Order: sequence, then C-alpha cells, then structure tokens
Amino acid sequence: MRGRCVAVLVLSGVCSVSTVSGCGGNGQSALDPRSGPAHSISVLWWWMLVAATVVFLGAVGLIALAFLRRRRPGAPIVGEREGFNLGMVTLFGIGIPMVTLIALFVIANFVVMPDTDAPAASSTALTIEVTGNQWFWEVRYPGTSVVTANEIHIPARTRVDVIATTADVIHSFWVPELNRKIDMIPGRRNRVLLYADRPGRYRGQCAEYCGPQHAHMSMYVFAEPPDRFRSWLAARQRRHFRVNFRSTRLPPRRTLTVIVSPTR
Ligand SMILES: [Cu+2]
Repeated sequence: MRGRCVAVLVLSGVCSVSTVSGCGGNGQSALDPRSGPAHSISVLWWWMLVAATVVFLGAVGLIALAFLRRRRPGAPIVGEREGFNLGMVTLFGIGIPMVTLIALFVIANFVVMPDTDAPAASSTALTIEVTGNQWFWEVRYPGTSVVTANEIHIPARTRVDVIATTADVIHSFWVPELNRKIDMIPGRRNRVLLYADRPGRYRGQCAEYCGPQHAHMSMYVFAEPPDRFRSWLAARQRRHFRVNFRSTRLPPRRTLTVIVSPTR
C-alpha cells in the first residue's frame, strides 16, 4: 500500500514537471509577460495558483488529519462538540470557496479585463489586419500593399490595433507574451491590442482547434525599434512595386510581396 502511494506521488510529480516545462522553452510563455496586459494576466495566474495551492494543501491536510485520527472520536482540541461538523462543512465547503471565487471574479473582470480589452480606436498608432486561414496567418498593413504570412512586424513600445478575422473556420489569435487570446469568427472583426515593451521576437499560436494542421499554425511577432520598422515597411513596399512593375503575366492585384517563413 505504502509503495503504491509513493509511486502515485512520484508519477504526479513527473506529470506536473512535464506539464509546467511545456509552458516555456520555445519562446512562448504567458508567465514571461512583455507588455502591460500580459503582465496583468500573469499576476492573475499567480494569484489563482496561490489560492488553488492553499485550498489544495488545506484539503490534503484535513484528509491526512482524518486518516491519522480515524480510530479516535471527535476533532482535535474541540473534541465531540455539537454542531462542529456542520460548522466545518459550512466554512470549508461554502464560505471559503465563495469568498475565493468572488474575489477572483472581481479581480479578473474589473481589474484584468479592462487592461486586456480591445483598445479604443483613438488610442493606437497603427492598425494591422490579421486573417486566419487553414493553416497560416495572413497579415496586412493597411495603407500599404505589404502582406506577410506567419510573421507580424510591429514597432516596439507602440500601441498596435490588431483586427482579427478569418477566411474559413474559427481560429484563435494568441501571442501569450503580449496579450490574451482572441477568437477569429467568420463574419466578425474582433480586435486586440498588441504592445511590446521592448524589441524582440514573440511566438504566437492558434489557440482553437481548426483542423488537422492546427498544431502547425504558429507565427512570430517581430517587435522592432520604430525607425527600423518604418524602414522595413518601406523596403517591402518598394519591393512590391518593383515586382509589380516587372510582372507582365500576373494582374497587379496578384503581385503582392508575400514573405513566407517557416515557423517551426
Ligand atoms: Cu487555427
């Protein structure tokens, strides 16, 4: 019996470590925030972990206590007191869970969500359109003819309004280090803020199962210093016009500069 318990504990530990290790290591972690909204989400996650740990350890402690005292009547210290069991059940079964859940609800809905909501139109400096396709991301930069696939270029320390749409099924746009996920629903244009507080490369992933190649539907956000971003965009635009000018076979609307990069 004891050997089986140890085996279960070891297995649980291995599973927990494997699960947690899957959260990082590939440059994609909600616990490594690089923007204000992502920071709020990670703080909420840590508080939820603390609350869940306290409740879990409390429950395990009470189970262990009950097991150790299984041959003795009554509770420790108070003994066999009338109404004690009902009080304990009310406190641990109703009181503490209600307080914990209400606190998390209030913090999540009134503190974190306003932080991660779609940005007001006047509060952003740049708009980018991202369309989910089975199974790649198509990114357009309004006002230019530049199109990229599976990579999004943004200026760092700049509020960017992402308009998320889909060309086929439901996808979910998610760059964990920068903000929450947002669904791409046929016929709708959802918006999410992208903001990187420092230049870098941030991995994103479709977070809604969208078909057999869903797991390969990842992308990178390249946050660059604003002047380098402007140079990049201008260079791509010039290249588009050059390709467009030289092309004699394809109609102009088809000769867009598409940069396809492997994401795995
Ligand atoms: Cu998808």
